[in-house]
Amino acid sequence: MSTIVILTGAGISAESGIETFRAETGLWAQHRVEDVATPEGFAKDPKRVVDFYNGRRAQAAKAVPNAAHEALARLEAAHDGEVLVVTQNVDDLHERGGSHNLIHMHGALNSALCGVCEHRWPVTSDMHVGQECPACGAPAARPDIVWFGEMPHQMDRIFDVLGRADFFAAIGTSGNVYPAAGFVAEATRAGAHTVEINMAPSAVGSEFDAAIMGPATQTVPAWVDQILKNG
Ligand code: BV8
Repeated sequence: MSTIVILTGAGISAESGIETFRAETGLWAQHRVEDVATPEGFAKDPKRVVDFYNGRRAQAAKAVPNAAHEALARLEAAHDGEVLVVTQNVDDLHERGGSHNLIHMHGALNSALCGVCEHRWPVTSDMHVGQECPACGAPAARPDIVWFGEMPHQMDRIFDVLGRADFFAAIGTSGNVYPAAGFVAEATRAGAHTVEINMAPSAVGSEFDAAIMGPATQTVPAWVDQILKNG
């Protein structure tokens, strides 16, 4: 029974109409990372940050899962061993595509976090600055997003599964952000076969055993078929 770990990034949601970060017209071309994806940026101008995530939450709500999200859900349902999807994405397209064994290591748009008591609660509409926490009442709600300099979620569990992975795939991520970009090295140390599925080699592309280039809606279903056929 083989264990498969799959890391996904913005590229898996690109064909669902959700913009990526580092393309020429991507999010980081429109906004400075320091202003919208750091605790300092939130402290300096909370409205700019809340508006940034309100816009992305609304965009994600209009998007639908694509064939790549659905193929990963099919793999989880059909594979006899563990299939864990670790996503850097904050949209909910993996859940809506049918994945269950899923970790949002960089947080989620449809969740709010209290900056005082750390209570989390679902949000699907716009947030506002000074929004009250339903648990402690403090006007300290913030997007439940892991910003630069903050610790990604469930790292112990991720490294535990990576330590016993037989296969590791990175799909649609540019390999610029750590610790996610270091997962291929962890999987290699565990003796896993590693494959990068992307439109072009990532910043850590040379660390993979294999590469499959092309749009995720074509490459991921084909890769899943091959994995399920080989058993
Ligand atoms: C931490 C918020 C420690 C959510 C994000 C120097 C060296 C190494 C590391 C560091 C360093 N200096 C600082 C660091 C740490 C820093 C970091 O890595 N910085 C980088 C930039 C150098 N990392 C952190 O701060 C992390 N935390 O290290 O904490 C710590 C220790 C103790 C105690 C406390 C803390 C936190 C990182 C999380 C930051 N949050 N975003 C959001 O707003 O969405 S990161 C942001 O980038 C997103 O989460 C995104 O997921 C992530 C990665 O981007 P990608 O998903 O890869 O997207 P990108 O656009 O870049 O690429 C898209 C890819 O898709 C491309 O390859 C493209 O070819 C491909 N593609 C496009 N279309 C398709 C496609 N592929 C297939 N099909 C298609 N159709």
